[in-house]
Amino acid sequence: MTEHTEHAEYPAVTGHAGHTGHAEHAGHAGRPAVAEYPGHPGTPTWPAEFAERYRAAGHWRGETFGRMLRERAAAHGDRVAVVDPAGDGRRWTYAELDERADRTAAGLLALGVAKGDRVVLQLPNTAEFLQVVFALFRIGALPVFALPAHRVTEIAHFCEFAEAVAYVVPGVHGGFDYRVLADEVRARVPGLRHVIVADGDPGAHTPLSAVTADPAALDGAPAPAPHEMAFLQLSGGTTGVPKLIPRTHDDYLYSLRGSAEICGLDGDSVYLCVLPAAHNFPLSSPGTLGTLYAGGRVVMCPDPGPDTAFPLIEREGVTVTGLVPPLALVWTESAAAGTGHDLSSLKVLLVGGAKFSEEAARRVRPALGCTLQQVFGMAEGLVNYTRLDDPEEVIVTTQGRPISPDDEIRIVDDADNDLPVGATGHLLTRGPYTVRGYYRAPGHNAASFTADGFYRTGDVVRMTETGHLVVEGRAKDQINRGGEKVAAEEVENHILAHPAVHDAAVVSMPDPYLGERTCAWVILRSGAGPVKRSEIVRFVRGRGLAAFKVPDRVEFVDAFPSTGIGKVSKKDLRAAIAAQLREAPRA
Ligand code: OOB
Repeated sequence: MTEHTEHAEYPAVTGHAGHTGHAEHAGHAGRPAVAEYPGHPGTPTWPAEFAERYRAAGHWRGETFGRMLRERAAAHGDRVAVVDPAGDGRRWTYAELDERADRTAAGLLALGVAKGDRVVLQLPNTAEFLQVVFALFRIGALPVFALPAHRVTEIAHFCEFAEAVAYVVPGVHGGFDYRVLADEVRARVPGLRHVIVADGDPGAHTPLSAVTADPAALDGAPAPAPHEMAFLQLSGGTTGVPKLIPRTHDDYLYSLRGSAEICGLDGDSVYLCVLPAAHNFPLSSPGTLGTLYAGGRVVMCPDPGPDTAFPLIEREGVTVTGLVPPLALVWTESAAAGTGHDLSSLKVLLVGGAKFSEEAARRVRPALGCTLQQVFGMAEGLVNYTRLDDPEEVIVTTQGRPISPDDEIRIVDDADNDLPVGATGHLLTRGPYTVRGYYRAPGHNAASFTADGFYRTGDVVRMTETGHLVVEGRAKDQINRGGEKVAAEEVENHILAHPAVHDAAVVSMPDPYLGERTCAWVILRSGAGPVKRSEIVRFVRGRGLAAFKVPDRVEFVDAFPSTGIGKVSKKDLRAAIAAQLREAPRA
């Protein structure tokens, strides 16, 4: 990737952030001025000429999520919108979901939550997830989409960094008491005004059932505009703490519309939400929101295993769902072994979040009797799908092609020179639903985006003659643990906090089930007494992190291998652990 070559078929489209009419900010290190969200210095949005282009092309249609649900409720209010098998088998129609969103929105206003306020949301796959999300959308308050796995360190950071006014939790879920977590968060973040508990005994906090008021209160309240931020997603992350991604109504609704179309959704579609609902994949690819956009039905799956999911597919007539590769493996094995459940309603299985191996991909159709649709997406924007009518070879060997004709794809070498079609290089992208920068992060934005607004995905890809992308690897310092992203630097910082640790380097190691797991290489301080591997694991766990970030393996060394210019060679560390695993897989 170091050779300089001619421009590829998809050359960089020149276009500079000139006069935009938006707030402008003198760029970092001589960069052109960038358009920013008013009131959010350090948070870039699309320059006006791009916004105009996307509107003229019909991508951005001036819709908002609040109005979208209202329109669907008006068109087919008595159709079931969401089924919650865990929540007493609740089935809410579009009219009910709309009314609940309204009442909760009014209740939030009464609590003092207003347009533009940030609210950290940590709800599992329940009907309330959609109720609260649409309530926030309706008043223009911004959900910050935390995952159920996050713990006090991450949640306190989101609350603090986003200056959240409220935090919404489930009560007790999956054997974990989120009310206790909320107490810890409150102790760390005094600015947090409200903790709202969605279900069960709220303890000292506010029950969601009490966050309700006459929807008439909404009439005078300021409504969000389509080009304004709708919510903040989390980045998979490569840095010390996860970054926040601002998505607008306009851009996200376009990605939903495109996704729903490409995945063949309509009013008869039944989407099973298996992955954590807050993640971008089950939220929008085509996900719960894409399904509601298309007028279909969402079934919230409380547990991803076949024992829970297969009976639900049969009972609810599920037509489409999305899985990460490790789960897709489990489902195919289980179905191939004979389940006793009728899965014939299932037409499309989306698999993404991490690379799905060709061998595993080939087993999907024979085992589950449905079409595989590979999806290669990112919370920052760009989503690629194999198409339902692509030849089987394309479906099993590629990760799809972009949603939009206006998604600009560049594949470049290490010096940002475009490579010819077929060559493997760094994927850069820009387009109508790919953000121009992270939330309040000018330093990170300078590193993660080019001066003309392309996002550096950190993925290493090649493009086939048909325009499909194949993910070949990754240049970012991240471990993809079966779709769950672990930023090496974040975990390294936690290990470094241990008094006996001198240095730490976290790398991926191959794993037959998850694809990758994490290995922490550690150098102890000279003079530090003996430290066990388990002590490092216990220490990181005690730091209050999502369990998937705790190292799967710890190796002690006296020194790290270094690159030619004296940096730690993670490539050598990856090779060393892979070799160890080959020699003694069970060590
Ligand atoms: C999805 O979103 P994120 O933000 O959790 O992670 C994005 C990263 C990509 O940059 C890539 O490194 C990896 O996850 N990835 C894949 C992949 N899909 C995502 N790598 C290889 N093959 C794939 N099919 O993971 C996400 C967002 C929307 C839809 C689907 C996945």
